[in-house]
Amino acid sequence: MPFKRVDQLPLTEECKHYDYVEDVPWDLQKYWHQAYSLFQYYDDDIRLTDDAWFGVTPEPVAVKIAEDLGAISSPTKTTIVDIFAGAGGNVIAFALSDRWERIVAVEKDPATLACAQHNALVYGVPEGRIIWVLGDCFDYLAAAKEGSVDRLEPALRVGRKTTTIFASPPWGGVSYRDHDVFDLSQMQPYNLDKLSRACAPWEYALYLPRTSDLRQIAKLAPEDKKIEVVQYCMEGASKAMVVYVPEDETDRS
Ligand code: MGP
Repeated sequence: MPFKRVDQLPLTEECKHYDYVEDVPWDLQKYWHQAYSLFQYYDDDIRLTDDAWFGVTPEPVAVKIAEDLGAISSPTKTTIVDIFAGAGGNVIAFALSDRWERIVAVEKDPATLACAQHNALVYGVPEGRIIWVLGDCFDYLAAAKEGSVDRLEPALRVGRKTTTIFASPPWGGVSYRDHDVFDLSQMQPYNLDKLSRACAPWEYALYLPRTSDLRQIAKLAPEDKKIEVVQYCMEGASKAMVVYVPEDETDRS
């Protein structure tokens, strides 16, 4: 199976902590200067792979999303699955929110996953609180959806009535900023269609570029239901939007 539950993975040399700007690759320096906005406990040995810096959700935004998702999500949802866990920004906030009985975090890069596990410990999330899955989230969701749940160990079974999916996917770099309205059908490597097909019919939330095309997003609403779109700002400027999509109860798949 192309995904598996893992315990604490060892940190590797890709799991870096930069103390001095001279050591930071030039294209990451802007993010390094904002390190305390990303993780207030950055100095307590927060680790990131070089690729992870671009996509980290700043901590105040992650905390607010955890609060909002906890409130918007119906009370029957007791499991959350973060399918692009990255270095852990969002999943740590979900774990600290105390809203969820079970938290599953999926990440396909082992070094990035090791960073997330380490960062969760830095933030005081007890070992074992988050169920970590190393592998491709699309394979995992497909297996969870197939109904052949007996192929999955019980901890990884995520029923539709009880589960919310959160996805903060890669956006294909920062070129989204070149467009007034970002065409989500062109998002790389996974476009909106691929993401929404993978996540529905579960209730799900997507973290997307702040300029994403709302006409495309509106089409995600299940029949007779509304979606919510929230812009998350810091210092008066939007960082990103989150789209909250309810469960599609008409889908019988
Ligand atoms: P940004 O556009 O790189 O920075 O990212 P900034 O400072 O807002 O832009 P500028 O116009 O002021 O220069 C804004 C936010 O988008 C970051 O804090 C991340 O949370 C998020 N983000 C950026 N990228 C490229 C990604 C991505 O690929 N995936 C995800 N999930 N989030 C991203």
